[in-house]
Amino acid sequence: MIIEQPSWTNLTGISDEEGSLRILELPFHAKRTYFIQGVPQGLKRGFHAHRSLRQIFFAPQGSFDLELTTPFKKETFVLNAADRKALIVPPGYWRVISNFTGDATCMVLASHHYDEEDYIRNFDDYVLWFNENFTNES
Ligand code: T46
Repeated sequence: MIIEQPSWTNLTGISDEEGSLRILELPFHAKRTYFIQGVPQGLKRGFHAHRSLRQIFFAPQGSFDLELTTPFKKETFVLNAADRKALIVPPGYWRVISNFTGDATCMVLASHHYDEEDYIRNFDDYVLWFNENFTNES
């Protein structure tokens, strides 16, 4: 099986003298949402992969970086409120979240309820799991 690629989707919306309305149409059914705020400067979070969880990340405020890694590729995505974009993250990526601005909110919509069994929190275990489940990326 070839791992699905992450992809951007746009936040649409309307801004007028009454304020700003932002809209995100979801490409999958979300069962859970959570957000991260108040991350001390320089601190990194994540350091895990999900076996089957599909997520959408966006920054309603501020900015943060989301680094997605496989054994074959590393890519850093900047999520910035001003860009009005959200990142769809398929299962199977090791992730590190960093460079939080002081005002940043990391908003996540997730396809499943919380399940610690879905996490791989050791990188060596992740590489073994990846190689058992995915073929080399082109
Ligand atoms: C992810 C990044 C962006 C729960 O009990 N329920 C939940 O829904 C979540 C998300 C977490 N927790 C517990 C599990 C840990 O004891 O909260 C604690 C902190 O979670 P974690 O260390 O996984 O935090 P992050 O910031 O490294 O990761 C979280 C999400 O877990 C993960 O899915 O992609 O945010």
